[in-house]
Amino acid sequence: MYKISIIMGSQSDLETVNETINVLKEFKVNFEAKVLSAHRTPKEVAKYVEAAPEKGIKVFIAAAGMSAALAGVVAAHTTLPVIGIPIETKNLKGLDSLLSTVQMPPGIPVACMAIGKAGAKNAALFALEILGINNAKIRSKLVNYKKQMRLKIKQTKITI
Ligand code: RP5
Repeated sequence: MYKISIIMGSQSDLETVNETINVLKEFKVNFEAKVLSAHRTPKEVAKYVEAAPEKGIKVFIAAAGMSAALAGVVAAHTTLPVIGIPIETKNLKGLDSLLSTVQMPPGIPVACMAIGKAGAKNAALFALEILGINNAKIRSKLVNYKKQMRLKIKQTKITI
């Protein structure tokens, strides 16, 4: 059974979304990744999101760029948590994607991450934190992940 669904608006988003995928692989949590677009395949998005709970999906991660409606449209079709990744763009550096993802009207929440690869990595960790509420194994892996980060920073030596 898949636990997490990753939807991206275009194959061109995959380079960023790979940051999400790598974290989920590291944590060995089942996920499904799909290309579906709020603007180019709106009916397919609705159909996919509505059918997802039957596959065991507990959290959605939606990545899109430009006028990034995807995370919001996914949230419109589910009561499961939706995490948005605003993809960095050429003309507006992802500010377009950020505002489109974060500025949801009241009633339809999206947990919007940072623009680009940092946001993509955090989307995976945030999804794991949600699943970790009911899963001690994921929780303890998250504790270890933070411990490793702490050690890495503490061991950093700089030469001046
Ligand atoms: C969005 O439009 C996608 O999420 C992508 O970030 C952006 C550009 O798409 P492509 O023209 O690269 O397919 O829907």
